[in-house]
Amino acid sequence: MSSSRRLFFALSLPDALQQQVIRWRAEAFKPEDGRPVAAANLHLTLAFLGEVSAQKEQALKTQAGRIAQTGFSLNLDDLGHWPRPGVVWLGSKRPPRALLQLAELLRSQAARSGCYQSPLPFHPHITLLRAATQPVAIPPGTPGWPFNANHFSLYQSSFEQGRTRYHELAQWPLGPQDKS
Ligand code: 2AM
Repeated sequence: MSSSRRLFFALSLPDALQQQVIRWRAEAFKPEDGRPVAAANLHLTLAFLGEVSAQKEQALKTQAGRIAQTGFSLNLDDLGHWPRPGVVWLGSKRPPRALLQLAELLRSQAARSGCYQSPLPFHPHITLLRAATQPVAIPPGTPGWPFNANHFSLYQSSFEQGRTRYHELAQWPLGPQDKS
């Protein structure tokens, strides 16, 4: 019996921010623009791992636990549309260096453990709409929400009763932010 699970490392959004984003999204987009991602599923992927065996999952967790990285603040002030995967996303015009370093570490650990990593450059984003394959009128800006990341998590992605669900399996703290 296979015990592999579909996993990814990500930053979760605090509940209050999830609610702000979905209220704004309801005003900013039309129903035909795409399928809204459920509030609880909003996240920023750091490294996608694919189908991972229990043994490899344990090794990835051990490596993630060794990461010593400071927390960071990012401003969610950028929006875009990738028509080919059909994604409308929320991102940051100037992603902090600590975010890029954290993703780079997790992605290189994943690659060393044999998890395929896309050669495309990492573009930190939160998917807002899926199945957005037709042209979408992207609003000129976002309210520019600030977002403090003080931990990162390992998630399992599963498809249950016709819906994608993400279960948090583990989380690790990020160190105090450098205020200098
Ligand atoms: P997306 O939001 O841009 O689709 C869980 O599927 C998360 O992993 C999603 O945030 C998804 O990004 C990301 N991801 C990255 N590479 C993926 C892949 N090859 N297949 C599915 N999801 C992937």
